[in-house]
Amino acid sequence: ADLIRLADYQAPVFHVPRTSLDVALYDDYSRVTTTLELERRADADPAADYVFDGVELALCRLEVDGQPWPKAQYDYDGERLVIRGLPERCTLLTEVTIKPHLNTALEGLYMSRGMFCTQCEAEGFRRITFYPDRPDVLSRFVTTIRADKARFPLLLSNGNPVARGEEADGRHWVTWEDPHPKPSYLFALVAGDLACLEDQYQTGSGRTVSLQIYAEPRDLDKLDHAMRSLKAAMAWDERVYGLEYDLDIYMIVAVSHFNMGAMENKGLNIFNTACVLAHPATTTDAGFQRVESVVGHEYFHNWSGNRVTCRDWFQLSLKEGLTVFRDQCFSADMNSAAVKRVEDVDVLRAVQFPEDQGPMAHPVRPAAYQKIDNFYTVTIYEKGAELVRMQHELLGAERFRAGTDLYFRRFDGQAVTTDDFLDCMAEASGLDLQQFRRWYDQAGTPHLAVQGHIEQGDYVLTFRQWTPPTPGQPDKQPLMMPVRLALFGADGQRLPLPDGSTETVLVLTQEEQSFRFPLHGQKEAPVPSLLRGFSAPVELDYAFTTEQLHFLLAHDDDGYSRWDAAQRLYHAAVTRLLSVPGEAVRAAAEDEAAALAPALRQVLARADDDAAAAALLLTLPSEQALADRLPELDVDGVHRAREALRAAIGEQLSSLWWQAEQNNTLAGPYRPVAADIGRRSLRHCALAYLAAAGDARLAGHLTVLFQQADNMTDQLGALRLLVHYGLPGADEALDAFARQWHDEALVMDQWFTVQATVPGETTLSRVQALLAHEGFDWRVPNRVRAVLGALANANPTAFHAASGEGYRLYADALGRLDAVNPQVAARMANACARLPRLPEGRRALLGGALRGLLKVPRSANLTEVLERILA
Ligand code: HT7
Ligand code: ZN
Repeated sequence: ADLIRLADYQAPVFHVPRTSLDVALYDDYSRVTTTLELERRADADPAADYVFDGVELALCRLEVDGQPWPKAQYDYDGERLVIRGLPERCTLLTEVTIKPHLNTALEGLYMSRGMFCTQCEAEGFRRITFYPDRPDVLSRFVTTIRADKARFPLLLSNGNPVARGEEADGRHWVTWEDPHPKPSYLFALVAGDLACLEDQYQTGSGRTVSLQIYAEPRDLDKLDHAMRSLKAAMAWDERVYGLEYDLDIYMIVAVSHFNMGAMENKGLNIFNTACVLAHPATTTDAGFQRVESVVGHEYFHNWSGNRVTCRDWFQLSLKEGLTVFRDQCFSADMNSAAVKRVEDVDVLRAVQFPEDQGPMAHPVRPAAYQKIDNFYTVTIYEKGAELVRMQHELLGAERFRAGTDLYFRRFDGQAVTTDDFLDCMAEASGLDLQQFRRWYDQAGTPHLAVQGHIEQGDYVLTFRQWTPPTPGQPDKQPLMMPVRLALFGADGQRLPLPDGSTETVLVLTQEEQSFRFPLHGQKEAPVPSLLRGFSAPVELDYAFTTEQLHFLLAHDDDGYSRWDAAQRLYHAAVTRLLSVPGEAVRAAAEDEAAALAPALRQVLARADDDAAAAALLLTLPSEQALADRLPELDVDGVHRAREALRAAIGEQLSSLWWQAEQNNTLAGPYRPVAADIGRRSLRHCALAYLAAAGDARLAGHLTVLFQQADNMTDQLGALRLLVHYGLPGADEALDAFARQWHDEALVMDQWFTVQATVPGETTLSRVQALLAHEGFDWRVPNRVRAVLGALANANPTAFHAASGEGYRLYADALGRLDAVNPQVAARMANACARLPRLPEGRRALLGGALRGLLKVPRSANLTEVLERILA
């Protein structure tokens, strides 16, 4: 596929003030008749042809101002329709047929369990009709949907229903009108027989909005949490950003077949069932939190994305980075801010940092792409959110809000750029953010090396920053970064700083910079608490001593800093164990555990204050995260060392783990509230240590927990430990689980994942069996991710098996999936991006498997990802 470059951006040749769609849905095809009012832009080249995107459309009719347009005056090559000689203003009518029932790529109009639905971002609309399918063409849409009334009683689109009627043959139609001009990627249509949970929301200005959440009738009892979350998000956006909802209806529809989490179509969000359905019996705590955050995210897009949208797809992070930042703050306010921050940083460091350090590295505002679908990445989303967070840190809450007020006011109804956003921040604050722009264009994780020493009675901190080269960007410039800092004295208290405070934000702009802090006669160097709240997305290199890390873990009042100190202690312990030969690992792990034990006991002793924070502090980094910090991925060594350390910690603190498990056993009905979620997570953390220790009482205990659980968090937690540690009762529990939940797709996804993540190479034959299971379906992305995504992302010892069997299995699966759903296949191929960090033998095996895949033609999506990994 051709490379599309930001530098080549050109404004559209024509406006489309009005778009009328007439979509007639039938069993084996749909007929789409589109009427576009076209107006050549005043500044456009008068000789330029009108070009419309349109992929795999069967063109039946093309008329201009009511007359057939001569065939010699247009060309269609299967992707683009070029019309020559159009008048400056005209009405274009096209009629096409499409095949939604054959659409397994889940882009454009497709079918999911008997209902019709759409996914248009980024370039799905061109699979429905001919259109200038680009985000900077905004139009008012009127949509009429026609379908069989008995099978599709519900016909939905964006905006408000304005007319309806009946036709011959038991068919009916509904017309929807959306008063807000929007780009085509925000168009949506749904036709089905769905149940609805309805509620209302009164906006700050007194308007009543009807809230409607649709799902299959069997799922009607799983919509309350989404509705609560939606109302909370609406109130939050009014309170925190002064932004109100702008239509009379807000609809969410749950669909089973969906490539991502959800989609913010104007007034008609379409959600993956996994991000909207929630019920204590079938949904884990993490699932409940995901629903809250995704419902918030899509709602917040109504302003950051829909009212103010992107000029082109290079600006994707304009809406995604800002909206992730907004949803992170919303979840932080709804739950525990400190815990939420650690969870977000954990994802960033575990997933985005590796992306930014590998062959898929790209800037938050990329300069070029082949398939935009491949750029819905953690860099665009999560690193993009960190850039917005840094602006918040640099400006402070008040000036940041002045900046967003200006942005939404100035650009309402427009398609703009990340530079426009930054200009508003600079203008509203008076800050010079020129250098900050580099963050958007420069890929890679910056390193920040810090050294401290005492000089003439002052404590001097020296910061040196650099960013390693990334593909296509060998040379990097210094960045503007906020470093939040406190200094701790030996008594565990924060020292006063020159500005009179005890916590400050240093703004770095140069490659090397020093800052002096008077110690007022104190002789000892303080312990620095650096990058508090993870104030910049960088790799911090500071040679903390073990004592300093224990000190910070005990005294630091910043949640992130304490967690980071614990992570550093665990990393160091596992790294030391890696060099211990086989038989001696157990004894060495006991020594490591003994050294960690006092700190862990202290965390457990204080766990009642914040159980969720305690669970995070007590959880070792994942195998992947540990391996990522080594010069080369040593998956087997890391697994052995980590398990040995977990076993030793489990044994040495055994009685405390049992105590934590008892203290955090909740009475009363399940509630998805932060305090209870925290206690359940601490309880399961304790159980996991006991499992690692091989505690003899555990299997029976877990079996009882599994059988008596009244919620999915407990039931699944017990099942996972039984199965992963091969405990007595594991097979029976798996069977019982499948019997109980065979009819609940989202729960069965978990059943597949539990089995695909059993550590060790033997799991590969199990995965083969899961792929052949009657419940496995290549057309359902959730199920594919549950097995293959879990294998590649959460089971390093199986995926990276020395035999190369994991790679072969995965490559075969990617090839098969690509024929069904290229977007999902390409996303899943990203799991192979650690290839350059593998030891030689494995690198050759994975490289061979991926090159083999490219021996036959593959989709442009998959090809782009594989070629970049193999480059
Ligand atoms: N803005 C939405 C993006 C999205 C998407 C992109 C490509 C292919 C399928 C997709 N489904 C949803 C999601 C969001 O960030 O809110
Ligand atoms: Zn989004």
